Amino acid sequence: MKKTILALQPLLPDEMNVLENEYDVIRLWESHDPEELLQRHTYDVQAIISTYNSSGVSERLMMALPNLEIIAQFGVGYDNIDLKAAHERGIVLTNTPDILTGDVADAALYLLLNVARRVVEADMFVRVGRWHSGAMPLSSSVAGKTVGIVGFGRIGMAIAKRVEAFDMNIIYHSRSKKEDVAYSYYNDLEAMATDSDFLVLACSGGEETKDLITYKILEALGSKGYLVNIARGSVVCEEDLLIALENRVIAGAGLDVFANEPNVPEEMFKMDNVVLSPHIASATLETRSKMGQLVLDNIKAHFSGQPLLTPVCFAG
Ligand code: 8YV
Repeated sequence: MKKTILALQPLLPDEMNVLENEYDVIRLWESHDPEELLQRHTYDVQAIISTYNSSGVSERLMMALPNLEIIAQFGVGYDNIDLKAAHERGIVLTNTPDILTGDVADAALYLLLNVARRVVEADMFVRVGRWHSGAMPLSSSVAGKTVGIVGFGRIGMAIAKRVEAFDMNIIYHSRSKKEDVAYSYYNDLEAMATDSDFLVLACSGGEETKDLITYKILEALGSKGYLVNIARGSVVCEEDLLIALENRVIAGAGLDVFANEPNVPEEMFKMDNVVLSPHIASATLETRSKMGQLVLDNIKAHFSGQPLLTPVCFAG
C-alpha cells in the first residue's frame, strides 16, 4: 500500500511527478478547507513535506496526525517547525543543506554589490530617461572595505570565499570561534558592526537569533554602512531597521528576507537606499530541483529503513 504524504507546498514538476507516482499525496496548498482535508486524512499521513514559506509544522498539526513519522523540510532552515514537539513525538526531521549554499552565498554578493553600486537605481535611471538630464549620483566602491559576517556556517564561509575575490576584508561573529579560520573573530556583535562597512547576516533563524540586529547594532554599523540579509527576517528588528534607513543611520540595505513574508513594510518601497527581493536566494531551477530530489531521497530512505541522507539532529 502506498504511503500518504502531506505536502504543504509543491515541489518542481519533475520531482512532484515522482512523488505522486510513488505516494498518495495530499496537496494542502490547493485546499480551500485545509482543516477538513486534514481531518479526513488524520490516520493516513505518515510524512510531511514542508518549506519555510508554508504554514509550517506546529505542535497542533503534529498532534492531529498520530501516524506522522517524518518531516522532510525543503530548505536548510527549519525554524518554521516545532522541534521540541517533533522530538517528543519521535518524529524524524530532514532538511536540504549544502546544495543551496552556493546560490545563497551568490545572493548575498549580488545584494551587497547591488546596494553599494546602486544597480537597481541605475537600471531605473536609464529606463525612465533620467540619463538625458545628467549623470547618476556616485556609488560606493567595495574593494578595501570590511564585511562582517554574522553566522559562520557553510553559507557564511561561502560568502567569505566570494567576498575575498572582491578584495574586501572579512571578519565574523558566530556562537564560537572557528579553529580552522584565519579571519578575525568577534565575540561582540556591536564591536564587529562598528568595524564593518557591510554587515551580512548568514545565521540561522529561530529564538536564539530573534531581533539580534537592533537599532544599537545599526547605529554601530554607521551612516556609511550597509546591511545585507539572506538569513531570516526574524534576525532583524524590522521597526528599528526602518527607522535607521529612514534617518540614514545606515547607508542602505539589501534584503531577501523579511519579518512577515510576503509582507514587506511599504515604507521600504519608496526608499532608494534599499534593494528588495522576495526570499529567492535559493530559487534557481538547478538548486530547487536538487532540493526536491533530496526531499524525495530522504523520504525514500526513511520508508525503506535506510539511513537518512541529511537528518537534523535534535540538540539536547
Ligand atoms: C526556502 C530557505 O527553503 O533553505 C532555506 O532555509 O529559506 C529557502 O531555501 C525556500 O524559500 C522555499 O521555502
